[in-house]
Amino acid sequence: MELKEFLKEAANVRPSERQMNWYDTEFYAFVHFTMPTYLDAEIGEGNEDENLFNPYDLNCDEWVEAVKAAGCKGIVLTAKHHDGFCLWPSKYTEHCVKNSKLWKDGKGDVVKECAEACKRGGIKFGVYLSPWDRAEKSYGTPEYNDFYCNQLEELLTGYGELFMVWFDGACFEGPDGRKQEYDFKRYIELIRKYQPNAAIFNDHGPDVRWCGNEGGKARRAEWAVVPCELTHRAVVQTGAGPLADEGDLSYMQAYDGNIGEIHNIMYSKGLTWTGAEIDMSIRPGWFYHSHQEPHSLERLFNTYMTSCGHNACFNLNVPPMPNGRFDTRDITRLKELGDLIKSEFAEDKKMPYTIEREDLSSTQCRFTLKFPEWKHIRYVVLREDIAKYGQRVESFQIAYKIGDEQFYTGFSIGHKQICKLRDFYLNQIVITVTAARDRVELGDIDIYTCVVDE
Ligand code: FUL
Repeated sequence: MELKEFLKEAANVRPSERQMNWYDTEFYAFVHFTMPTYLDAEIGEGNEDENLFNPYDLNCDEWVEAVKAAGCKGIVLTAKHHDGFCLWPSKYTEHCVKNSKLWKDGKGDVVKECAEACKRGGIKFGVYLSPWDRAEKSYGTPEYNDFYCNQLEELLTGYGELFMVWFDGACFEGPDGRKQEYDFKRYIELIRKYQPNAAIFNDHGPDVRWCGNEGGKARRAEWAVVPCELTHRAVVQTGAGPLADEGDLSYMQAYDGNIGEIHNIMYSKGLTWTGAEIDMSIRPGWFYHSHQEPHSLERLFNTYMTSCGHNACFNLNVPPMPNGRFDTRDITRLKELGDLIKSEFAEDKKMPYTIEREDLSSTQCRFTLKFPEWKHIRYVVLREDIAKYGQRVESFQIAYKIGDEQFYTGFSIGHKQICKLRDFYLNQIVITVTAARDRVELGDIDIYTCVVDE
């Protein structure tokens, strides 16, 4: 296919309704809580005594309130991590809460308590179910997939609506060095059957893909329209790129480079919509360690900016303590983060403007936004109307006026791009889209000043 035609198709790849729901959730919390919490470790071996698990002071309403204070709109709970211990009373294993007799006499169910607390608190609920299971004897054989599907079905049918099912990509050896072939096709079908609205996360999708690091960093241009070679079972929405027969994208590292940019997608056999999630823990570890401190407010806010503000969603992990409560240091930091986000993007900091659009070509245009008065401007928030038109903008610049040197250069917009200016004193700005794959179709633009009264 000719490049021009291919780019036109690329420009019209669109997210599903399920993916749009996920974008609306935008910022949510991971909760890593299970055996490693009691071992002061990052991973369990699968042979732990179930009685070790005793969250005697569990308070999921506190989790919900704490993450809501940060602005999170959902929780994804580690229903089962690599140690195989299940936080719900699974029929299919003994390595689960039903044998944690010190906690509620073996009648406890963390998944239920968390799901119900989310519902009460008005946020969404999702589950992480590790395919790698160090406790299950069938791991490494085809029967393991039956076992995994049985557990998945318990979660899909027993806990109300799930907004997300999170598959960890980790796949290590089981007993006798056996390696498991995960039957993702079957897992995905099962999820679609029982929870058609749940977004499925895996390293390569189908609905949501990993950004490729756990440090909270999106790419310079974090495209949601990416080569099918780098995604898994996502719907291919275009024909092959102009160089599809010349190269092989499999040589490329899925996590490196700017996987959605033209010089990569030209080699693709077809493109999919698979947006990125940025996952990071509030502390250095995924699990709780009393000696660790939460990251600084600056670090977390910056990660919010480079995820939610960079065409991705943010999954921020908060690890409960062995008693089942959040550490007050984390609760405080979450509240500080939420307060900062609220205050930086407060309604009364929004700058009114008039806007004029001028098309420079079929794929380039200029917007002039005029303010009623001079103000210090901190953020320009851009959006594309992705549900209707897909992701199109490849580069843009923001300057004071036409012909001025730009003070901001961006390489994609997508769902939301937060451009941080350095509090420049301005009475207008000019946004020039210098390259796009089709006619530019922006959504709402928001401009924020840095202080309400100057
Ligand atoms: C990784 C796991 O190995 C970590 O323990 C954690 O769950 C993280 C979110 O994903 O693959």
